Amino acid sequence: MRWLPTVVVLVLSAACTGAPSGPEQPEKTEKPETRVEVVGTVPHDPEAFTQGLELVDGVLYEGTGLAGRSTVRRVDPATGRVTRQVDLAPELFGEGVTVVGDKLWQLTWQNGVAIQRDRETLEEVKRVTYEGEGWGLCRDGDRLVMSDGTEELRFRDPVTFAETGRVTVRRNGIPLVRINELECVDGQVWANLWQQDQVVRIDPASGDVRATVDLAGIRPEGVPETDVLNGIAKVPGTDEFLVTGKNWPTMFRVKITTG
Ligand SMILES: [Ca+2]
Repeated sequence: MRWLPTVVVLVLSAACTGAPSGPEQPEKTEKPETRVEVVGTVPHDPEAFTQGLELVDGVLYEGTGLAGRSTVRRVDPATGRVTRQVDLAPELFGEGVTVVGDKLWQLTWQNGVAIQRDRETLEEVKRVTYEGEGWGLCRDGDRLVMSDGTEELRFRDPVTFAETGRVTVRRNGIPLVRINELECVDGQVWANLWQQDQVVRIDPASGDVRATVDLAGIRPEGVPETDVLNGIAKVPGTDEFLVTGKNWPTMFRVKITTG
């Protein structure tokens, strides 16, 4: 894959995470500094209200939202070109996606429905129902991890979608809400925070946030504040991620060092 040679280095301190100060502050569980290096850019459909992003076997899977505009897509990660797209029924508001074998799960926001699709054709195979909202989704080994806008992550069976457990996410001991798009990487859960332009790295065993990465510096010029950073996909075989935002014209290939 070819990437533009843009290199921007942003060194960011955990001091900008909004963590509380004062004598009552619990012992910090985060590393003090993260480093973000933009190593390339890829065009992104500015009509894509990104809710899910995952790169598997050279295919970038993207789920988009909004009632009447939701889609699921296969995208060329090198060019950003959409190679296949299936539109959702207009009453459905699409959310996170993740690949499981030859299938793909797609959440919906407030419809209470998860759609299982054929990974190749993206056509619907079956659907299941769940309680609450659907936000982000990723596969962590033999389980799914799902966010719903609250401080909890739910674990689900990758075949039946049945809940198998849950954990409360805390940063510096304080419950952390609005956990959005997810990416499971080597037993850790990376997550966008809604309206924060941040991603955090969560230990799913304890729920503790181990690192906060501020990505406000990559927001493209002219993108309104309401079009938030959302969409994080690990690039397999590298230590890099593709990240983008809702209706952003660009995806960024970034190297994140959290110590
Ligand atoms: Ca993802």
